[in-house]
Amino acid sequence: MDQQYSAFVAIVGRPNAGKSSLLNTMLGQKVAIVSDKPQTTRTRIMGVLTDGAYQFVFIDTPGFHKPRTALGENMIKAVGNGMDDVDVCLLVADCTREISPIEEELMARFRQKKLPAILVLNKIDLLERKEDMMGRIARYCERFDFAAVVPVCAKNGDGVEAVKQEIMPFAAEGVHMFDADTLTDQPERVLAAERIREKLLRLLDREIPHGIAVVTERFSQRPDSDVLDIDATIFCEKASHKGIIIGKGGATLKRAASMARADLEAFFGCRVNLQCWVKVKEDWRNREGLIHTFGLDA
Ligand SMILES: Nc1nc2c(ncn2[C@@H]2O[C@H](COP(=O)(O)OP(=O)(O)OP(=O)(O)O)[C@@H](O)[C@H]2O)c(=O)[nH]1
Ligand SMILES: [Mg+2]
Repeated sequence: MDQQYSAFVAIVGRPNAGKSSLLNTMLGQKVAIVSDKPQTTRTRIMGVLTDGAYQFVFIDTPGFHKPRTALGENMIKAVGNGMDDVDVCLLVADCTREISPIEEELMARFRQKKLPAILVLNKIDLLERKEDMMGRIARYCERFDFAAVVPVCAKNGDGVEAVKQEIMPFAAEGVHMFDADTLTDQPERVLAAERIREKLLRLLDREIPHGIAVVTERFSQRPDSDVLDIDATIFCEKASHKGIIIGKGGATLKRAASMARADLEAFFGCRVNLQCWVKVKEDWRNREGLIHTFGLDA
């Protein structure tokens, strides 16, 4: 057998920097949901890309922040765990924004863990003046000795191939850990629940989407037909939130479910019958038992 190489790569950065977008673009498939709300990703998400002799195992992580809930603490733990035993980290930063204490803290961790890192400056499509980015790159490089700096647009794929090229030197010789067709460690039930949560993140505002957890209760293919039955429960923190999620005459929930159904049908390649219920679990983000039940503990 020809020599094989594997690289384990953690994707870290501040909330909303575009980490999950980068992962999806690398893989050519959506395994991590994306939204314009910070703290979209709540757990570690593995995505595997096998390209000839090379296998890249990416670990997407929640955006690094100061936690205010038990869920937040689990998310921060997930970032730390995600950086354990990797060959290299990608620090994904928004190229239109200055270095913040969040990036400083992550660079301190690279130093502490003696981890090499590549700076991925994302959202170059939003950059008005290239000069601004050049100054920023210099300031980053004064603080940490990055192995490479790659400007990208995770949204349209510009520069993403170059990120792969920069990771390659960190790959170790050894047999691939996963089959070439492995995409992610996320079970289908979780992928389905997350896509539903994504639509709610897009449709709802303020605190409400942050207090939502979605659990797939049923995921079953009908025998002798191409219909997939998915039942999901949407948990929220307050009765008042439940009313807003459902909306006038059920309009908001209907809209979210219909957006999710279209997405699920495209992803699973079959017809989907989706049923969603909304339930209240007071203050669940501070209840470890519920965090565990929802699969959100680190
Ligand atoms: N204009 C532009 N927007 C982008 C780009 N990459 C990501 N975005 C947007 O940035 C927002 C955040 O993207 P995510 O991929 O969810 O960011 P994240 O870093 O995973 O966020 P968390 O999971 O909350 O930590 C979304 O609205 C994306 O569509 C880009 O290259 N250009
Ligand atoms: Mg994310």
